Amino acid sequence: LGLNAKTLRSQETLPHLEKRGEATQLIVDGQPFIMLSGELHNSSSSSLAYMEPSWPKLAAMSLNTVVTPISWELVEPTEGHYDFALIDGLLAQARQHHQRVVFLWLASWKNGESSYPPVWVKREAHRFPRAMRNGNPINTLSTLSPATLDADARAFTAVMQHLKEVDSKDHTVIMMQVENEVGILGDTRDHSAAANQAFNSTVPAELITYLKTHKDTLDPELRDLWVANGQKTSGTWAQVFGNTSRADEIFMAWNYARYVQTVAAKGKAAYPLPMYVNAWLAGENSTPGDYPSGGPQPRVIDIWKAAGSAIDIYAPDLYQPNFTWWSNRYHRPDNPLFIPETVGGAAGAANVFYAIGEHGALGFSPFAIDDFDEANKDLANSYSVLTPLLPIILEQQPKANVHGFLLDQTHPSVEFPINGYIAHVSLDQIFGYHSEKGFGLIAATGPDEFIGAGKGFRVSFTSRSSNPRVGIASIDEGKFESGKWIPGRRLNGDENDQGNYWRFDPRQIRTEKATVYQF
Ligand code: N0T
Repeated sequence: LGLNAKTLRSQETLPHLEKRGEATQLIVDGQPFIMLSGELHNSSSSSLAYMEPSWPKLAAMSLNTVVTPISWELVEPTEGHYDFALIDGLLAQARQHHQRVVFLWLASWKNGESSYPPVWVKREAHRFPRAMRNGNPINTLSTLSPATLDADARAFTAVMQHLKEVDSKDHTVIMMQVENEVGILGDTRDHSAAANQAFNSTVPAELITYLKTHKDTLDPELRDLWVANGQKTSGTWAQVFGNTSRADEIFMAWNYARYVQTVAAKGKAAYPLPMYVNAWLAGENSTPGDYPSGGPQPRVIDIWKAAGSAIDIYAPDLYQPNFTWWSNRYHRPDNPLFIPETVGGAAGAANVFYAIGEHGALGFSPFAIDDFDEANKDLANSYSVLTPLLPIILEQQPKANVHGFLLDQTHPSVEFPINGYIAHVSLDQIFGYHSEKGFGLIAATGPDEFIGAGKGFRVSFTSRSSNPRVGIASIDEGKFESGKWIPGRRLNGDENDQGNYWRFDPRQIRTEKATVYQF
């Protein structure tokens, strides 16, 4: 209705998320896509001249996507007057270097504070009110101002409208982050008069309805809290969620979510790219306010979802040490994993195999990628190994035929079903080469055939029934060139422990193909 065939066609080919079998994939130009990415420092992309020498270096690190800020202050330096020259310049540079782009809309909030609104917003505190702490305004805009929401949403919509005009054919921009690490810092919630009044009012019916209808799939921490407080269906925030800072956090989550969902929805109405919100994660034993209170921690993702559906992904900025635990918390049937910020270096070089292999991560993006430091040679090496494997991974993900793992002394082994077999993966322990750490991924590529990549582990297979036994037919080291497998050495003898294990040398990341037989 009102959509002609041509508009429909171009909308179908816009970057979007699609459920394909067991996987949710990001579709770019009609094909599934995985972002091997990195995030620039906050201020790098404010200058095209500064960026110029970085692009070839980013491409040389085997990135296919760059995650980079754009800001409200530079897009709308005076009210109602938009400037898209920087955005256009970044798009031109990215295209020249064959990079896709994820734009970060740094606007009302960044890292819990409000340093990115234009100065005409910052100086008019009566019109665009601040959150309050101990009776004083803080450096954070309040979520409860319709005027601020309107102004932010108007600018974001103008950006999306512009992207539609300049990029709906090329699809250089494949996703948008809305705001950055929102939440109140240094306090559990906004204590402005408007916030106090809302906090002491009844919890909105839409939120209660969501809790009731999604009870079985709610994040367990949220469900337990609600149930422990008597599973109330009406009352103030403190009555329904208890008289602790947890209620304050849920209240802030709802208010940030309503605001950010509205900004995203208005932007999508102009140009519907996938959109996500990122979270500064709560460290162990921290309380709301130590980290931005109200941001999409796992325990309040459902609050965000209850407030709207314009946000497609809730994404962890994963600097915390327990990478697998946090990945599991964010990867839900209704939330694909995307890691917009994390550590690079040797840790990132290993984690990317796990995130993509085990969780079908849509993308992986270490922060400060434009340091171009020595440590990120490891990351670049992982990306160069993964790049030719992406088509295979993407093809096998819908069939749940891909697994990834991180092994160390406390988690030295893992096993999983894969295409009719059980794979037993453990740290490699052959003479001389005992590995302390191992990581990799395995994809089933045929009935008795597997491709693996990584280092420092070994694999054996059993049948899913107790008989028959499974033997290794062949192991080949190799690589893919233009989608074609080019075998290198045939690995046998010591290299596959006399036919007992599919081995991945602890010293270097390798790609290998294994075939098995049953007897
Ligand atoms: C990130 C970055 C940038 C284990 C900080 C991370 C980026 C923002 N914030 O380097 O400022 O724009 O999103 C917060 C990490 C919290 C501490 C984790 C301790």
